[in-house]
Amino acid sequence: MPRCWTCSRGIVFANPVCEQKNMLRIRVLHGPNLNLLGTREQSIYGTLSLDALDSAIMELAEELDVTVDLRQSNSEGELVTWIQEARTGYDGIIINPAAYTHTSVAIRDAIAAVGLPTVEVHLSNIHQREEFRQRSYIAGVAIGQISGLGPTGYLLALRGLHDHLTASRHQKKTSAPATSRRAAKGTK
Ligand code: CA2
Repeated sequence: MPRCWTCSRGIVFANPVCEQKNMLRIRVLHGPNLNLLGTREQSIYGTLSLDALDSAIMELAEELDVTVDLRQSNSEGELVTWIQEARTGYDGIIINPAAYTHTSVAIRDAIAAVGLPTVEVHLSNIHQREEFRQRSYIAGVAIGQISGLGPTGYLLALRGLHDHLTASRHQKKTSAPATSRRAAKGTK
């Protein structure tokens, strides 16, 4: 089975087989300072590096037959651009907006504008932390939020989003009028 993932912090892998197979495509975005994972504040964010976290996500993506595109940025504008760009070519988004969770109307608006199913992930339990971290501008436009489960949260988000997208694909197919189903199959 070919690997079908890309990583903006490394080489980009494009595999035409993935497009032929019509695999689900999910963009995974890490917000500011998450590039420091595993180097400090280990009691809050754990010991795993961002590269190790990305590898675990890619491993599960392969198992689920999903294409993932993983990116990290310290810039709000860059995250907004990547969310906007996901409108073409992606089926869903997983995002840990990090500190922008609590401040960014721009990221919230971008997610609402593209209309892609989005899961919000936090390593720490933001609801048990300082008051300013307990408010998320993103939660209201996400299909769900996973908070406090460490790196496992990303893996659960990937499984959850995969199931959500698979179910909506199936629903679209079965709710299409019989004539268009026949047309799609090429039968009369
Ligand atoms: O718990 C999370 O995943 C957060 O999104 C992490 C953000 C924080 O601002 C949110 O309130 C909750 C901070 C990410 C910074 O990550 C670091 C990792 C290692 C060392 C320093 C920062």
